[in-house]
Amino acid sequence: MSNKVADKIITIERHILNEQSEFPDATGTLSGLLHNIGLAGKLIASRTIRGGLSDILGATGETNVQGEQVQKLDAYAHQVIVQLNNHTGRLAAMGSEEAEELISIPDQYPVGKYSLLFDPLDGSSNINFNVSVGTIFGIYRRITPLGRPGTLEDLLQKGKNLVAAGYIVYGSSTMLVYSTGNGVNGFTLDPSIGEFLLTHPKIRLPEKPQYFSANQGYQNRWTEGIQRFTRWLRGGEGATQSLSLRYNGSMIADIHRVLLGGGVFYYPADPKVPNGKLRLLYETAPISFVIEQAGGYASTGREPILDIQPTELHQRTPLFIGNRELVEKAEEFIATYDGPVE
Ligand code: AHM
Ligand code: MG
Repeated sequence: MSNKVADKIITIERHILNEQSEFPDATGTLSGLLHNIGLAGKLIASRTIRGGLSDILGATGETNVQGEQVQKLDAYAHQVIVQLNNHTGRLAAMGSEEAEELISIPDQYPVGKYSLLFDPLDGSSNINFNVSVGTIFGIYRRITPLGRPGTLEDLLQKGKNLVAAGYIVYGSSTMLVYSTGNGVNGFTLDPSIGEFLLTHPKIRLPEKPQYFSANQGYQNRWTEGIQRFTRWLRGGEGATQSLSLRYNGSMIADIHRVLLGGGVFYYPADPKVPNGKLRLLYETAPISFVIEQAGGYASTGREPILDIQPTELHQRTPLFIGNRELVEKAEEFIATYDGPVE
């Protein structure tokens, strides 16, 4: 009887340790780092569920009724992640969408062998509308020698070097989805016990896609290839099927749907956003790693996201992501109608 409960309840900690046990040389550093990201997720979730309450909302720098500085949720999420991780001796450096420069480990703390890149609260403008938001993270092994402060080189790495990546979606429930390169697993936060429990083991994108997800409000700015691809998804251009449209305007919510339901999400470049909107290191690379680990594919429309060598921390990329055949179809339309890159 008691065994049955133990078999059913797999906490994220147990899962991380199980994965670690497959690597006899593992020191537990990555496990500790992942565990801390789960903890950050719980802290952030405890604030996002109170999103509409006045002491949380408001621009950074405003003063609340107690005369305290009001902090925006994205600034709070950023601080939680930095402060939980800067003293552990696991990291060489960090990079955050909320920080312009590399985040160093303070002098009084030891430096470690990993680098952590994160978007603390993606889609935070959606909070005002009570729509899901998310935290995205990617972990790399440092490139520069151990024992010294990490440098930009440790952060500017190709997505295919990721050691682990994942996201936390703060929706009708809070879920953490991650991969260490050995498939994708999803955990749901049980608020009554404060634990992430394994609810979605070994996630694979369904073979039959259901959804497409893009901001069609920008369609007139898109290239011919992308416009034709969009018509194809809607059953035109000789397509034999049409997909349902879903667009939250919150990348993690939209991609989480694609992961579980099958389909394609895209945020292309256009004259207003010549490199797209989404950031390579904090958004598109980590999420591409997860989707590819679940059997999908991610591309700029011309090359795999995971092959891009970043040159700047806040570099942007166009993104087409989801079921492989849909993303390859986008590449085909772009190659046929949009000509070579200028
Ligand atoms: P943010 O990092 O400033 O929150 O912006 C990223 C968000 C994504 O979550 C989402 O996919 C996109 O912006 C939506 O942009 P748009 O409103 O142009 O469709
Ligand atoms: Mg973002």
